[in-house]
Amino acid sequence: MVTTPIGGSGGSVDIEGRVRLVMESALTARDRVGVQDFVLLENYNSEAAFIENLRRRFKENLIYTYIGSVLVSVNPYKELEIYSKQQMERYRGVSFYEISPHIYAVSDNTYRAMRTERKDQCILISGESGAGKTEASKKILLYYAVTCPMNDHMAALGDRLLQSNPVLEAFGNAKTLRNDNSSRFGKYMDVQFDFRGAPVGGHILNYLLEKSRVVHQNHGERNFHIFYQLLEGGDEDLLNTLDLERNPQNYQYLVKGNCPRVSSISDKNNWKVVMKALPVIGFTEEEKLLNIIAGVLHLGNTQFGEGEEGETYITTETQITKLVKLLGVYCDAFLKFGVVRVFVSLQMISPLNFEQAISARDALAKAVYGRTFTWLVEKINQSLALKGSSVIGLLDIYGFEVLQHNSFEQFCINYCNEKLQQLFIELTLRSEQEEYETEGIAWETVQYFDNKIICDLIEEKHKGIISILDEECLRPGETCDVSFLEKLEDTLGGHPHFVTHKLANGKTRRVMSREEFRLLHYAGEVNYNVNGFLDKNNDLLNRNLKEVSIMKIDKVQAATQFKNSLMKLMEILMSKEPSYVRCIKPNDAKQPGRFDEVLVRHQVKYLGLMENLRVRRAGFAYRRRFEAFLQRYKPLCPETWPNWHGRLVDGVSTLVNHLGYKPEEYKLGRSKIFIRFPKTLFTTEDALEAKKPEIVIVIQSGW
Ligand code: AD9
Ligand code: MG
Repeated sequence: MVTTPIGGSGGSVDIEGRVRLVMESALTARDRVGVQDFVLLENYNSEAAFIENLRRRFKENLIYTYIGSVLVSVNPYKELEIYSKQQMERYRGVSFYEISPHIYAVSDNTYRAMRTERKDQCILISGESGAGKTEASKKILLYYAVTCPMNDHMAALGDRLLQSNPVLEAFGNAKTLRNDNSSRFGKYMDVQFDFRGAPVGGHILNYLLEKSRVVHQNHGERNFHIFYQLLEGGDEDLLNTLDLERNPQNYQYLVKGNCPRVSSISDKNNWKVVMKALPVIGFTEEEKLLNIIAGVLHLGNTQFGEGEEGETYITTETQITKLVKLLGVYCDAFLKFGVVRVFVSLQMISPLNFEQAISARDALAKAVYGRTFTWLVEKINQSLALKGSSVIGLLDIYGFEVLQHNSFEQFCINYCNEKLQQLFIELTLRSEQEEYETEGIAWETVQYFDNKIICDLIEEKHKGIISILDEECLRPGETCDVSFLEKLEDTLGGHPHFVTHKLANGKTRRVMSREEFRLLHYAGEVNYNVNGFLDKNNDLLNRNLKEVSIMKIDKVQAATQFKNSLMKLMEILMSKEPSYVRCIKPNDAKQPGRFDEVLVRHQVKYLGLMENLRVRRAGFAYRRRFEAFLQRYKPLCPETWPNWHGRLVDGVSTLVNHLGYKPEEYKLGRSKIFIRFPKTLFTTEDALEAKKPEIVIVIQSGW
């Protein structure tokens, strides 16, 4: 292959690559609907112009747009022909500015940055529920699996990485009102690469699975996919062995949402996919796994009766026989301890009342399912466990969520999103500032909303919401959700982001219930109902059920555990070079072609995209390494074409002088040129465009 030193970024590009770029200009009329980088917007301060640009591009199926190096993605809710292998090839080794925006461009740039700068990278994907985060993360993973150099052994590893997805989705995703395939756990995946840039291993960290879904679903929602997949896809023999009937409506844990089937989902096909994937990820205990899933369903059908003296007994003894067989618990112990509570310290036995028995049963189901999920993740990690020399981390975590009834789970999910937003703010501003500093360029500050105040409100030691919740959980004596709320009011009343029904003047706010507190999140207001907060935070099984199921006791409260794991996650992310994908949901109806401006505007606001754009524009709209700038534009100047042999900075200086850049239009840093106005770059790009036929002729004539 002949290489020429023209075009490309950060090095010479082969002729094929160059011609490929030239050919691409045929696509640009469509690709150039609106602007493909918001920094090029004439009216960059106007939110309306921002949204109009998104809308125009969305209507043309151009779902990706940049803000500098941040990728904004709008969920198309339909399959687009832009993810093929050929498309992947187009993006290999090509820089952002040369080709239309794409998730593959982010994947490729991140990969190249890891290779050339030898620094670990991470891609942070954020956006609300249903905005397209999980799909984006899968596309990134696929890109690496297809385009990275690999031998057979590595290809098997790539396969395992990919196949872990359907398994984790089966057990950790569910249909919600917001998303038919909503991630109900957070996921951070490290992909390990060796020195040749081949993927050699991986590791998954999972965060707070929404276990309450195992026993309860809101109307129109479902339990985790795996239950329906098993009932729909499992063959007769398997269902007989597990004592299961095919109809999900026969299982108490599957009927709450009254939504056994989802038109966009084929449980039968997905079951096949999961069963095929399990051996690929090295999972050999399939039987045990299915016994547990069936066991949870039988547990849900375990019913209780109330005796004359208020004592509780199990009315469905056959269920117990099934459970004993499937879960391998001791029958006597279950019968006894399922319905009585032993106060060890008092040496007495007290019967559970009806409600307590139900809640003990549900707690067991949640614990069994939760631990099964953790076990699965551990198994996947074992199958991926090889360390490389560098890493790309992928973060796909549940999106910001506002439901009609928000509880402990939404509180944790939204707290997590606050932390990510904080990271985004810190890192985008910090890296911008650092870049100007290292390059010796003056910096203008941009005002933005810093959500640290909300993170502190939630996580601060002693006076944050989580600390207060823990204190209430540990306090001896009678505590309840309402006493927790009162404590919150006492400690946090008057905080600008915390609201309850109590007004400062002692009166009550009528629109709020006495069981709620409201947080003014960066992404909007959410009312949380405190009912169940203490129990969910305790996440403790009835002591006796623990004995039955021989489970370890976690000492740390759930919210604190979550907080600690988020802190660790932030450390991991801070130690890497971040890239961002900001996902936007175009409508609530999950329909293609619909662009609900109000909904989009809200997301643009809370994702801080306008601030992001302003920060990017406040200094210089574009920056490029001298080498890359020279490579791209040197055909425009006789002194730099075809090759410049002097210092890079002098070459760039000669080039921009020839192009007539005025001093206020640009600055030369230590290794990069900073261009203040997009127009300057536009003009230069147009000049290059006009010159392209000549370049092609030169290439074709064997130049
Ligand atoms: V949640 O926080 O886990 O509830 P996500 O992960 O942001 O949410 P997800 O990626 O699951 O959303 O996308 C929701 C649905 O939108 C998918 O199931 C697809 O049907 C659809 N989607 C998202 N992105 C794309 C895409 N690039 N192309 C086609 C897409 N469809
Ligand atoms: Mg998701």
